[in-house]
Amino acid sequence: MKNNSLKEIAQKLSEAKSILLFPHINVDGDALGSTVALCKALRLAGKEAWVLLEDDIPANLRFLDKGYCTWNQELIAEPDICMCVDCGDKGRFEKRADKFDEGKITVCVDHHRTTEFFCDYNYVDSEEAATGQIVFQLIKELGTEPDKEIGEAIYAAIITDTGNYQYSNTQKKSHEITMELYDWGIDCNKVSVEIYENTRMEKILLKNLAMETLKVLEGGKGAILYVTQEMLEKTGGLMEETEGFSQDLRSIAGVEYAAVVKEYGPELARVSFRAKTKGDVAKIAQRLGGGGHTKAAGCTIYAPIEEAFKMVEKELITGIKELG
Ligand SMILES: [Mn+2]
Repeated sequence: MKNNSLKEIAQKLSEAKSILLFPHINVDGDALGSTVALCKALRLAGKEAWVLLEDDIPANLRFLDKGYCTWNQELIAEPDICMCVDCGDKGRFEKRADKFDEGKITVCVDHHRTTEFFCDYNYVDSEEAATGQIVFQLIKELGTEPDKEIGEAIYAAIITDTGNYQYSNTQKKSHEITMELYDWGIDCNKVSVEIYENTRMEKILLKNLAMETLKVLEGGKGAILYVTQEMLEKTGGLMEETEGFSQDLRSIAGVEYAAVVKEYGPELARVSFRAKTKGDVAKIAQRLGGGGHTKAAGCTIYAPIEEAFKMVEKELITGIKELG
């Protein structure tokens, strides 16, 4: 299957009057930064545009939403375009999937390797470090004038998905786009302080508790931990604040594979996977019904947390053994 061009997608957006943007559940810096940037660009072009969410925005990303996000599915009836951004299957926006289908035209813009075309127009490039990079190019196709707020949203998308240009997905292009964003007037330090130096004490307490469950696998090549609802109650921490725990595990010397198993309900667990150098977590996540990138992936397991933990542990051990 061949991508549509960004020019074609920009053309469709230009023809539309109303556009609803769909980032994935557990919205992250890339998904929210990308959709907010695009939303503002579309509004500047005179469109009725909104970012439709189904869950809360993490506290450190709320600065991005200056009136772009809505949780009200009735806001636009039968939008001209429904567009999913930074996600590529309806399972990533389950509670909004029916609304998505209301779109007269559907569009998918994403950078996940496991994404298969399912919309009328698709642009999926897994080489791109962040969907924000694709959105930046799309916004330029739309003819949007340089704008500080849009620039900062794109910058937030890029730094969060590249781990501040440290992850293996980082490209020359990530830096080149950032260079251009400087000309858009972005305040890098302001964005960094909002995202990284804004941690709630409750999150630190939750991390402390979660780290106590750390289990080391295969002589230190794997690291896995879990987070329960009880831990959230005890500390006042939120599940969305476990974002980053998997990177913490991966940062341990010698660890190749890391996983965080999160209890969302009695029979519902979500897992974040990370790989360091040789590993491929998209493959491991796929075996458990999920997907994602080579170095960062996820899945949902419909089982009690103890059972989910065991399933993930088993797959990690298999993955480590495959590394040789
Ligand atoms: Mn992304």
